[in-house]
Amino acid sequence: MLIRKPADIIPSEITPPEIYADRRRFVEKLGLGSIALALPSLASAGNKLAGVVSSNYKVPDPSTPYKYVTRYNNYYEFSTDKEEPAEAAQTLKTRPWTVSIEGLCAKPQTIGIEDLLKFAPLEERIYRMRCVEGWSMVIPWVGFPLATLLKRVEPLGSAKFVEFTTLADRKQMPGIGSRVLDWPYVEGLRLDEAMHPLTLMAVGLYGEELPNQNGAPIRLVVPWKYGFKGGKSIVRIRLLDKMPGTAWNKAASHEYGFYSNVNPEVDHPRWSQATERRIGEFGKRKTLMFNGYDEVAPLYAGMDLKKNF
Ligand SMILES: Nc1nc2c(c(=O)[nH]1)N[C@H]1C(S)=C(S)[C@@H](COP(=O)(O)O)O[C@H]1N2
Ligand SMILES: [Mo]
Repeated sequence: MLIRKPADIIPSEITPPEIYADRRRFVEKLGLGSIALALPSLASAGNKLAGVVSSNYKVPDPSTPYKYVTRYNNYYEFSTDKEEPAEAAQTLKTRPWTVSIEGLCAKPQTIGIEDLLKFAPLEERIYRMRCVEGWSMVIPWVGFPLATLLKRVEPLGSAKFVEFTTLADRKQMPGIGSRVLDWPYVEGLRLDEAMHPLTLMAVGLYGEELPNQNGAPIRLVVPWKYGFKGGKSIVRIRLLDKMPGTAWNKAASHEYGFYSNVNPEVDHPRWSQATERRIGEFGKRKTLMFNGYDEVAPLYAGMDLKKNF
C-alpha cells in the first residue's frame, strides 16, 4: 500500500479561487472562439445514438451549452487541468470495451459495450450536476438506470454496496503517472442508492455517444451527489457486503466522505458549499439540498448527514 504524507496529496489543487479564476479565463476564451478554432474536430465528435426515448427526469433549468459540457472536464487520468481532457482523451480507445459485473450476485457476467448500448431503452435525462469544487452544469445525458443492469446479475441478499472501477491504462492515460490519486479511480454506492431510479449508467450526452473526456464509453451519473461519485469509463462493477474504499476518500478522508451527497449545510473543510456557479452563467446560485432531488431523502432517514458526509 502506498502511504503518502498529507503534504504529498494534491486534492488541495481543487480550491475554488483557482477554479473561478480558471473558469473566467475559460469562458472568455470560449467567447472569443479560440478553442473552437484550435480544435475544430471536437465540435461534433460523437455518433448519434439511435432510439433514444424521452423521460420525465428533466429539470426545468436550461441545459449547459455543449461546448462547456465537453470542454470543461475533470478527468484526472488525462490531466488535472479542466480544458486539457477534451484534447488529451482523444487517445482513449473505447472499442473493444467490456464491463464485468461480479461479486455477490447469482449471475456474474461480462458485457460488451455493443450489448450495453442495446441493453435497455436509452433515455434522455436532463440532470443538474454539482461538482464538489463549487461549480455546476445541467447535462442532457443519455443512458439507462443502473438498477436494470444490477437486476440482470441478481444481487444476493448479502450484497449491501456496489463498487465501480474505472479504466487505468498507463499507455493511454498520461495522468496515471501522477500520484494525485491511488489509481484506478474507484467509487462506490450503497446498494439502495445504486438501485434508486435516478442512478444512471450514461452512454451519451446531447443525443450522441459520450465524448471521451466525459467518460466514454460508459460512466456512472448520480445527480444528487457531488460529481466525483460518477466514475468515468467504467470497466468493473462489484457487489460487496462491506463499504468499498474510494479513491477520493483514500486521498483525503476528512474532505471526501463515502456519501458525498450535495448538501449546502455541510461545508467542505476548506470552503463553503452553500452556493455554486453554474458554468456559462454569471453570479451565484444557492446550492439545493440533494441538488434539488428531494425524492432521495428517504434513503438517509435518521442519518446524521454531518457525520455521514
Ligand atoms: N475516472 C474518473 N472519473 C471521474 C473523474 C476523474 O477524474 N476520473 N472526475 C470526477 C469529477 S470530480 C467530476 S466533477 C465529474 C465530471 O464529469 P464531466 O467532465 O463529464 O462533467 O467526473 C467525475 N468522474
Ligand atoms: Mo468534481
